[in-house]
Amino acid sequence: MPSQDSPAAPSDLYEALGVEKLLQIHELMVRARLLEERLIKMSKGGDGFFWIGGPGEEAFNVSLGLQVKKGHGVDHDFLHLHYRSSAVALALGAQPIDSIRQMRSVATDPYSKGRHFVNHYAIPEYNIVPVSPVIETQYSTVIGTAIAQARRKTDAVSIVNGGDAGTAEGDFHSCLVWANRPALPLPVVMLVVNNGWGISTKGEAQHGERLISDWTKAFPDMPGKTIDGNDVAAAWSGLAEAFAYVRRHRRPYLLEARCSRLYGHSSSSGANRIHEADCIALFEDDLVKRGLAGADRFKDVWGREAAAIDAAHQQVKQEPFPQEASVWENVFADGLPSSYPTKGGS
Ligand SMILES: Cc1ncc(C[n+]2csc(CCOP(=O)(O)OP(=O)(O)O)c2C)c(N)n1
Repeated sequence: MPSQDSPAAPSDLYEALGVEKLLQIHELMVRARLLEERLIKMSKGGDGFFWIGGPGEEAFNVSLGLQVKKGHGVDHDFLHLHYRSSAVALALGAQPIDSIRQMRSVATDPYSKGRHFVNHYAIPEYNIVPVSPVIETQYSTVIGTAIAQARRKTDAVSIVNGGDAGTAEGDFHSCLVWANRPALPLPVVMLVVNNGWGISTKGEAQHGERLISDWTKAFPDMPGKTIDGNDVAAAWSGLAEAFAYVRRHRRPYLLEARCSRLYGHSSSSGANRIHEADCIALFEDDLVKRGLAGADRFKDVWGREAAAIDAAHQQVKQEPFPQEASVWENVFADGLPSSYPTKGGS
């Protein structure tokens, strides 16, 4: 019988999840991949300015999104994500059309009204705090929501996710220190997706530590683990263990997931397909081998999801860009000071 902190080992996880859940995971992974591929196409076709996103992280990110205690406020999980977390948002219920809106910088973009990079979400109803393009600041903001949750009787946790290169930043270490303070340990699910790269710098040459999860060795009460994030079973069970531990013990857990980066860093590096393990192909092979799904089902899902993304893109092309004057909205809490220089002003 699995313990409360290890709900199911990878080998029996497919059985524990059941076919319906496995097919839901597959569908969300396909949706996320097709969305990212559309966003890349938009950036290359001049229908957007810059792309950065998460193709290759779908196994891990969908497994994450589906295990969140979803909702608004301190009694629900908070998510401090980064720019590769599109599949987490989709698994929570975000709509692909909204990412397409942010990509095209139209006024209907609900995350930033057309004023931020693509994949920089802000979704209050799911406790997704604004994503920052400045890497690693999310490991500082997570401390705040976790303190609020630590002071309250709740099983809700604060989740933070970022990349491997970013762990060299001080924010990552501040998070470790704050989460492990004996005076008030924090319910933080600390995640790091390790794709082996920081833009074009290879991780191997930069990390003196053997594993990123080894940073927990300084904190005897903090578990740390490294898993294969390209594998649905390993990703799901690794996350399930981390969530169960933090919800129950109200203490932090560090999980490092090794994932592929299937289109390189961003549009700035070309965003061309790279030959690394593809978590969707691996998952489909697994489902076929186990007799849980076949080629017809996959064809149907890929076709349906592609058509939906196509329709969403066509719709967004009809939507308006923001008005020039709105650039000053939501910049200062009390609006623009009268002394501020504006176009045509003093
Ligand atoms: C504080 C800060 N320094 C540098 C950058 C430029 N930058 C953007 S992404 C990136 C690489 C981050 O690599 P990693 O943390 O491994 O995440 P990945 O992009 O690989 O998911 C860097 C250095 C930045 N955005 N913010």
